[in-house]
Amino acid sequence: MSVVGIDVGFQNCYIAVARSGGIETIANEYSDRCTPAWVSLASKNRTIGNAAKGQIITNFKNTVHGFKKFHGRAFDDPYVQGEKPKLPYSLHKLASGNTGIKVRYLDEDKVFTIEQVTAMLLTKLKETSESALKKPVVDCVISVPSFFTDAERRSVMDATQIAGLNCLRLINDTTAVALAYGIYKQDLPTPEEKPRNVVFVDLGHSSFQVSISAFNKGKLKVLATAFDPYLGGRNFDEALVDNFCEEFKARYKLNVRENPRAILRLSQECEKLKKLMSANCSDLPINIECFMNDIDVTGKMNRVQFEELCAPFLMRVEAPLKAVMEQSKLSRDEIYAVEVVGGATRIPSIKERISKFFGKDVSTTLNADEAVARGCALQCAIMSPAFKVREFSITDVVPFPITLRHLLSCKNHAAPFSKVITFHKKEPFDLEAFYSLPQELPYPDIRIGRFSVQNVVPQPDGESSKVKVKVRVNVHGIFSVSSASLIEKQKGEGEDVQMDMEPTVQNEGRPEDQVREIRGLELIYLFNLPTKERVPGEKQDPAAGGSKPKVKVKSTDLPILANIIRQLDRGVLNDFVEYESQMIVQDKLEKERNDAKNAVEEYVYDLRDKLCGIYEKYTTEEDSNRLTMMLEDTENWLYEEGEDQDKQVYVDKLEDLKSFGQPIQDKHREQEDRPRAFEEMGGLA
Ligand code: ATP
Ligand code: K
Ligand code: MG
Repeated sequence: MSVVGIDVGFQNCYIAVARSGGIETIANEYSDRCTPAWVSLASKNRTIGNAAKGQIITNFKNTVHGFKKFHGRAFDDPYVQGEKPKLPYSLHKLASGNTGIKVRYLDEDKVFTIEQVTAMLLTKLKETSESALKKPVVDCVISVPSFFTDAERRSVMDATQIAGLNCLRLINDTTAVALAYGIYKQDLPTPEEKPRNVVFVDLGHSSFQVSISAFNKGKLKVLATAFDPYLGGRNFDEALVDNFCEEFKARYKLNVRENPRAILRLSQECEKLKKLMSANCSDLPINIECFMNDIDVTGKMNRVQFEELCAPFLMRVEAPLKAVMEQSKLSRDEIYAVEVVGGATRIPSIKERISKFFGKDVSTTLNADEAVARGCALQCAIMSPAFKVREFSITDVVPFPITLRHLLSCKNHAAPFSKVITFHKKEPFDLEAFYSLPQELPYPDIRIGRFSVQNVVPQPDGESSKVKVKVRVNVHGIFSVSSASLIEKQKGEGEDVQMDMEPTVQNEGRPEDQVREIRGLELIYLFNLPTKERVPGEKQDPAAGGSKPKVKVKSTDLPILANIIRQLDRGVLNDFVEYESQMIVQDKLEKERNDAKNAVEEYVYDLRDKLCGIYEKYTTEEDSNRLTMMLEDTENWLYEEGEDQDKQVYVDKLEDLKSFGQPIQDKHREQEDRPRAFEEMGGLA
């Protein structure tokens, strides 16, 4: 199996792989370790990553970027509506209500779902890892922001499936960083000692995440996580763009906002300027030639002005730091280190603010760009049987409490649950899961999904049947009602006197319902369980106590119909898997066609050079002239009707040229080889 970790950033993606030497961040075909999260659709193919970013000015309407946060989002979502006017491409409301992306592809208007677009990006990242590892890549670990909700995580998982990847785990960005930090540390406290508490800060292009992890030898436990999901480097770019739009309007009478191409160019220049200001305090210029209406524009800014301009964003740095400390209940002197990653932490005043808050210098021991991908690869290696990795267990948190509502018999009553909930039912029933604290959720919809437990029938004596329902949050942080079974009393067995109509919870020896441990040490899930609010008269399930003698029962699995909020239809998902492979084939064919065309062009140039050079004495002047004419015709043809032909046309053309060129080349080779052969024989003698 492959061991690959992928950091799919809002702007930048990184891949790390495990090889015999350890974890390594790999470069793409441009020798770039960063692959931009850009996808460009065109009339013959798609370009993805660096090449797509290169299309932004020429093909801006069909060049898609900044789409990471459309996962699981309704088109009418305020975030989506807020982004819409800023994008050079069009968004589209899908029949499901989800956000689609409208582009022209293969000379047709097409709407792609966000899962498909991310899958395109993943296809590229998959290919990059495959060419580095020289084998097929399927298994991988992918990072997501810690604040991603169920709908967003499911949507990312669907994208991985469309791209033909098997994502072993969706890991939270800051948890991946914590793993990359901790796994190599030799001096961590023993399990009996007080843990080492480290703060991890990731300020990327689109979001700000903070977490605190407690480390002991061989393990890390995430204590708390906090975030500002809408604070990132892009806010600083946008502030600069706004500033220069106004300035250029006043100085040059240009209405930049009306020209998407100009806005795109200005954004690129502003980002460059922002980065330069991180290293430099003095006035720095911004110059764009032929910006709009053939006018060259110029402006300048220094760091002090920049900080003033961005004060509203800089002010937002503190709140998540405060929140994470409050949740962890640690004091500042219990913090061993503050590790910062993410491109935007390079802004000096961001670092200053973090360091001032914690009263200590921030550490930059981790690679700010690659730590997330490295952590993902480490997690993948841990999960892979093919690699021997130091034992290291991770306990993560899901920051948002979930409630499971028992719709039929206790409408609007939040039922307590943990691993197994027992219901007494005569007929099928629905369970609804939702996030409990809307004010804490960076997502407008608190619903997770509705789970229908089917095929429930009364007992032969007409009494209610006991139905055991298992709920879980899986390794990706995704909630589900994973199984249900109907427990049938066997004839002649002891009477089950349990008649209460309210659900009961099996606690598995835990004193409280609040914290559930699911899948070993992988994930601790916080449920807000109003245990004290049980309806009067409710009794505990005797099975939970474990003290009563076992009653012989027959258990039948019940089907569960899940209706998940914003989830892609499963049939449609399969179609997308198929369509993605078709697009991959299309891209491959287009590449082969282009390669065939380039081969003709190269041959023309090469042969022409050689005809007046090294081949001169192996051909008659007449032949040479005729061939030169032919080459010129071919060159012209390539720019005219030969511009856009099928692959075979180019292959034939090349063959045709070679039938004239090859004999000359052969004669030349023969002459060249002759003295060499002679020398070799001479050497032997
Ligand atoms: P996210 O984590 O939000 O999904 P991402 O992972 O793509 O986004 P990063 O690659 O961590 O984001 O960071 C990119 C951001 O960092 C961009 O806004 C970029 O301009 C900014 N950045 C990079 N280098 C510097 C620098 N030297 N000074 C200021 N900002 C920088
Ligand atoms: K990144
Ligand atoms: Mg990131």
